[in-house]
Amino acid sequence: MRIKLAPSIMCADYAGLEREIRDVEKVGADIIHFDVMDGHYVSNFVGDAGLVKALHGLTNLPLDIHLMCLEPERYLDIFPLRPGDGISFHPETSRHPHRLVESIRSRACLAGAAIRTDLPAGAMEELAPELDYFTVMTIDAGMPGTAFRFRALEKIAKVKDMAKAGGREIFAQVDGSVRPDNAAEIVGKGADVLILGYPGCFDRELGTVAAMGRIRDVIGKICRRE
Ligand code: S6P
Ligand code: MG
Repeated sequence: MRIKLAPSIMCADYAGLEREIRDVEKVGADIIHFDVMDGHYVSNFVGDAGLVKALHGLTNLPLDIHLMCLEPERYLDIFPLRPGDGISFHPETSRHPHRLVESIRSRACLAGAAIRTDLPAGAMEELAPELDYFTVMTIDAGMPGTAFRFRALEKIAKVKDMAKAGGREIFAQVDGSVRPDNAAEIVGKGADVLILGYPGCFDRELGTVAAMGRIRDVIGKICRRE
């Protein structure tokens, strides 16, 4: 699988949302990462159904909806999902993670799980063989723009192996402070999708096209992108 790029829309300039979408499409975005923060599971508060609808109207790229919310089950009926979108949740927030995975699939969406920086890979052991993908967080959940935690990258291979032991190949996303100077190492650790926030894409000084272009160029030099 080639490396995919997923700009994280919460870091975009909402006042120029259409321009931001056109720019990331131009540079080669594969997925739009959409964070949902409920102000409880994480302290921050972002993401609503109206914005999902607007994004579906602006682009054909799939959305990856990252639920950082208690009771993630509730959100499947709140958001207007499109077949091919991904939904990921943090397993410790759900009463019935396996059932939630099935509900996501019944909507023709990809089912993912995300793992915080403070939880070990083992927390994914039972769920991994049921998933389409997982997201390793490399910053503290809910806190874009904070320090990158390299140790978290060790979880990529571990969770992929857990899925494989259960007979399934799943892809790995890395979420949090992906930058030109760490992107090669992240890919070397087995990431398939890079989620790009402020430094990796929506850098206000450099501009979106130039910032995301830097990551695309790093990836293009080392491997599987083109
Ligand atoms: C953080 C959230 C992330 C961020 C993304 C960008 O809780 O899940 O998706 O939006 O990582 O952040 P950064 O650190 O790269 O600017
Ligand atoms: Mg996220």
